[in-house]
Amino acid sequence: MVEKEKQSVDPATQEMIEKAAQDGIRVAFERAATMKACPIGAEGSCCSLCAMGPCRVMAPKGKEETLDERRNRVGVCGATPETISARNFARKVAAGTASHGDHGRFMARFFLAVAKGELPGYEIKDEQKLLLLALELGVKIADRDKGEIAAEVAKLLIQEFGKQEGELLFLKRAPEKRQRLWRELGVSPRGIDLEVAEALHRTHMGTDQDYQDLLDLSVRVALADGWGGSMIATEIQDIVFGSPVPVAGKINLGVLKEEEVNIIVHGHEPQLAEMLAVVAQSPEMIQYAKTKGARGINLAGMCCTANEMLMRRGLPVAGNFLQQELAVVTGALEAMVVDVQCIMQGLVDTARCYHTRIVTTDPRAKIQGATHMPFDEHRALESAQAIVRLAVDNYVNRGKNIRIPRHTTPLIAGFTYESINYMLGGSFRGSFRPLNDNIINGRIRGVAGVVGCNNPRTPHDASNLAMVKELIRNDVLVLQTGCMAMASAKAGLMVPEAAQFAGEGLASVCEAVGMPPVLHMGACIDNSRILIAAAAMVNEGGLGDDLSKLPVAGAAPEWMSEKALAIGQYFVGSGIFTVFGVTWPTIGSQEVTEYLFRSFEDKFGGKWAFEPDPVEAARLMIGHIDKKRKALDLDRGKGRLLVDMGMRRGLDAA
Ligand code: NFS
Repeated sequence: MVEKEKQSVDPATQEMIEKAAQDGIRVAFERAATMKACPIGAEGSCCSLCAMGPCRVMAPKGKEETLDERRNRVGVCGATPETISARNFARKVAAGTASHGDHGRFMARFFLAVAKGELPGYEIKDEQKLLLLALELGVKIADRDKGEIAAEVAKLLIQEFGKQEGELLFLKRAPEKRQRLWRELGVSPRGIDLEVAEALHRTHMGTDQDYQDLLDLSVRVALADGWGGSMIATEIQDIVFGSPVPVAGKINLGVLKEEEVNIIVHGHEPQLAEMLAVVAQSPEMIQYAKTKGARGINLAGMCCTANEMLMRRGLPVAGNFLQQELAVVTGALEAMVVDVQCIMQGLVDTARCYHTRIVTTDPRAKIQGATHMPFDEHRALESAQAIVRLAVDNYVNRGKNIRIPRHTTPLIAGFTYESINYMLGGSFRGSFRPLNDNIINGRIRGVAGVVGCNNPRTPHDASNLAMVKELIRNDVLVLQTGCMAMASAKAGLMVPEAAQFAGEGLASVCEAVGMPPVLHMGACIDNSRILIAAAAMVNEGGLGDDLSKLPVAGAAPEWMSEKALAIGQYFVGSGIFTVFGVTWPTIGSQEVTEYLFRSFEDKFGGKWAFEPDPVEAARLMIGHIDKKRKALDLDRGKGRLLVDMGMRRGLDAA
């Protein structure tokens, strides 16, 4: 058994890892410790695309290879290690894009049904955002009613998935120069599904066998995620469920309540969770819970659904990806209600040892041994009521083996492009000017997006915290989404008081505005908000004419999913330097890795890096930010006094 301190830095998680061991339960931490990752697959050197293989094409370790040996190190079909590595990489990016795309497509169809008034219980909450989007897409507003406008917008967005030619509509949100570059390089995505399908075809045995071509193709696929599927999902969710504004919340397993019926919503798409929130608060249901001996009903979130519900409703967050099984281990969870993505099958096995019901609700994602209660959007209220009732009925089955960690941390979430605009520019005339000005005068050195998953191959939350602290200490404003946002929130970095951990310059801005140095921007699909914020920085002026000119960087220090690779690739393809931790999936091929880590910069203005040490990774990001500042001629002049010069010199020398 690995010591719990090496598995997580979060005390609530440590406590539950210990309880799991006492209860004889194996959770992901334990499974990762006992099953080593496959070294061939991990470096991208296994081709399992056809039945002539799987072929292994790893380079010999620790000895020089002769030319002949190198030539013979190919698959049965003759595929080179570069082709195999690039194909594997492109397929992962396509799978990530498909996942966000399917989410976006579901939202677009849902939006159309809401617009037509076909889904009782749902309505358009942010009419202003709808109208702005309609204007942007050229949909006539005049005196039409909002349902009619919404239906037309929804149809346009649905078409984005099946479009066969032209360009995705939201590419226009990128700076002109970036759009032109994408066009010149042939990576402007046409239709979201088309790009995914073409990538699967071209990576099929015997099709595209030029690794550079495959890697460029994976940029086009990824852009169909960031500026397509994810962006569409975010836009629609804001319109239907309301655009987030800064909101207070709390996080960690301590949000579970000993004397209430505890329900966790886990997954990604918010339509069911929204309805569960309504039902869980209804007097009738609370009354029903009381008849079972509970004091009330406590609904909390997990993973990206939690972020959606936190951003819009301030719903408490139970934890991030690696805490899902541990919520069951508390013994106090009546139901874990899941939909799609990032749901561990291990939940079902863990739940067998307690009373928790794992409820799958989406026809696309069933789990053997779970209770399947398909969520019907047309009868949303009834569906949600049935699920909550099941949880309430389960309260009486709770055993005696209950331990809820006492840990919770307060946080502020709800930062979007729009809310940052208002926060900085005032509510009458929103503006990114103050942000740009503070970057220009050096109080803010740059901006970093730190996003993505947890991964039990690296201590839970640890890399995120080390990286984020290093960044803010050096005056880099940090934007976060997904499970990494939660890691920072648990450690108390998402309250204004956390300005004490920031460098003098960043702290002075945080104090003036009353904002935390680390901003929670939502779920993983909301990384599209970071793209929009970056485009707004360019449009505001003074920081260059393209995204690649900005003093910004991205990172996913604890990534694990294919979606994270798609996200990283669309950041890179948008011109942003991006560092990943944990492991790197093309490390087996030097050529492929070189292409992504170096040649990409010449083409796209952005590139990848891999650095498992989070502080080193943060330094790479700061070094990149400083390089961009220098190119913008911001490395001298006003505001410099607020920046740690010793640190800067150290980096310049490195
Ligand atoms: Ni995104 Fe990773 Fe999953 Fe959300 Fe969490 S694991 S790529 S952050 S919940 S999608």
